[in-house]
Amino acid sequence: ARIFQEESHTFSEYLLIPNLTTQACQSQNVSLRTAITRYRKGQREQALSINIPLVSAIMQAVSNHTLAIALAKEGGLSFIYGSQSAESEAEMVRLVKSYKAGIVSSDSNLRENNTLEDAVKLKNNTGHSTIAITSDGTNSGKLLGLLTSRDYRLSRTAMNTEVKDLMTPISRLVTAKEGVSLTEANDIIWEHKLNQLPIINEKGNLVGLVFRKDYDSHKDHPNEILDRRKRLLVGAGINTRDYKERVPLLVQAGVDVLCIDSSDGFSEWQYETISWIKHNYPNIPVGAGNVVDVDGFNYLADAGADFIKVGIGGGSICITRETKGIGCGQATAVYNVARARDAYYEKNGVYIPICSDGGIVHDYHMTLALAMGADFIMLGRYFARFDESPTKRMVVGGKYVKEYWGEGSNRARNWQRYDEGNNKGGMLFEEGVDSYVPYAGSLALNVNNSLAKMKATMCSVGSLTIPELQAKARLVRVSATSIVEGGAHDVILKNSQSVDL
Ligand code: MZP
Repeated sequence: ARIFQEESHTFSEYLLIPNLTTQACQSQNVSLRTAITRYRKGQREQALSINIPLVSAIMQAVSNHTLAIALAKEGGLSFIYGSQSAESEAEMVRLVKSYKAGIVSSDSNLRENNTLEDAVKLKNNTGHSTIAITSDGTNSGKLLGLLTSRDYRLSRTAMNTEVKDLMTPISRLVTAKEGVSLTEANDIIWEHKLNQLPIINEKGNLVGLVFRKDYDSHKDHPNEILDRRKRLLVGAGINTRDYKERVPLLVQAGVDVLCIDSSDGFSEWQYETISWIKHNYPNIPVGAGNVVDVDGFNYLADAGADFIKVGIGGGSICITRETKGIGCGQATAVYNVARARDAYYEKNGVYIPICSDGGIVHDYHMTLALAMGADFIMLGRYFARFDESPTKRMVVGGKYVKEYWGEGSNRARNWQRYDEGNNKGGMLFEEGVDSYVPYAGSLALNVNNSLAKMKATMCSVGSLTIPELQAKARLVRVSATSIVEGGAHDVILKNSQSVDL
C-alpha cells in the first residue's frame, strides 16, 4: 500500500483571500460563460458552452424535463436521469428540445372554463412557464389571458378557483401586431413596464410572446426576426450496460451532450463506452467519471472523454465512503484533478473541462469549486429543493420540504451506476439514502440569487471570468475555530419572542 501524505479536505475548510478590485470589477461586467467540452488550443469557441456554470445531477429526484427547461432558460444545463427506460428518457429530452422559448405553443393552452387544477397539471406535464387561456384551447382561439409561473405560485392555495379569476390580464392591456421589430417591442415593453408582450396577428389571434429577457439576450442583434425560435440545451445520463440501445434513442431525440453516470468511473467499462460512442456518433460529446485523482483523469482523457466529472462520496445523500471506504475530500479532489487537466493541456494542447460533482452546501462553495479549478459544477440537493424538480412537496414537522433520494438508495435502485460489471442487474447494498430537503421556491429566483453572490465574490477576487478566477484565486485553509468566527457569533439572534420593557 501507499499512503498519500497530504490530507484530503472539503470546501468548508477554505476561504478566498481578496485581490485588488479594480473599477471594472463590477457584477454586471462578470461573465459566467464556460466551456463544457474538450477543445484544442486556440479553438475554445468550438467547444459546447453554457452561460452559467451550473448543471443538474443525473438523478430521479432532480433532472426531469421540467427542471431541465427551467435551468436551460437560466443558461445552465440538466442531464436527464438515466435510471428509467431509454424510451422515457428520450421523451424527456424531446420535450426540452421542442420547448419554444418566448412562444406559447398549442400544447400549453387552456380553455376559458378550465380550473386552476387543470393549469397545474398542464404546467407539470409540459414544463411551460406560461400558459395561454384561449377561447377554444388552441393557438388560433381568442387570447383571453396568460397564466404565468408567478401567478400560479401566488394562487397555488386556491386550487378550485376558476383560472379566469386569477390570471393576469396582460393581453387586455397591451399587445403588439405581428411583424413588430424587436426594437419596437422593446419600446412597448419598457413604456408599459411589461415582462411579456403578446403578439397578435391581423385576426387578433396570439402568434407569440416576447419576454423582456428575450429582448435583453438579443439586444446585440436588433434586426433578428421576432417569431425566431431558440432551442434549449439538454444533456442525458447513460450507463455502461445498455448504451448501444439507449444512445441512438437519445441522439434521435436531439440530445446535445451525454454523460456516463457512475460512482466510480476509473474503469474499462467507461473506456469501451466512450470508444463506441466516438466511433458511432463522433459529433455527440460525452462526459465521463467520476474520478478523484490524476490517474483517473488521465485514463478517461486518453479514452476520449469530452469532460470529466470529479467527486466520490461527497454527495449529500451519499454513503459510499461509509459503505465502501473509497473517495476523497471534494476540494482536494477538484484541486488535484484540475492540476492534471492543466498538465494534460500543456502536454497535448487539448483542454478537457472538469465538473465538480456533489457536496455543495453553501452558495460560496460553488465559487470555491471554480476557484480551485472546476469549469462547471453539478448539483443535486440544491436543485431538488425547487418547484421544478420532479418530486413531491410536503409538510414535515411544520416545514415545507421536497423529497430527495440518492441513485444508490433502495428507492432508486440504479444498479448500473454502482455495478462492477458482473451485470446481474441487482444491488447488494445501498450507497445512498432517501431524505427530505427544505423547499426553496422557484429555480430562477434561487439561481439568480446564488449567481449574484458568485459574481460579487469574483469581483472581490478581481476576476471577470471563470478562467481569470482560476488563475488569480488565492485560498487559505481555515481552522475549526475560524469557521465558527465566520458565522454570527456572540450575539442573541432575533428569532425568539421578545417583550418591550
Ligand atoms: P449533492 O449535490 O446532493 O451533494 O450531490 C449530488 C451528487 O451525488 C450526484 O451528482 C451524484 O454524483 C451523487 N450521487 C447520486 N446518488 C448518490 C447515491 O445514492 C450519489 N450515493 O452519491
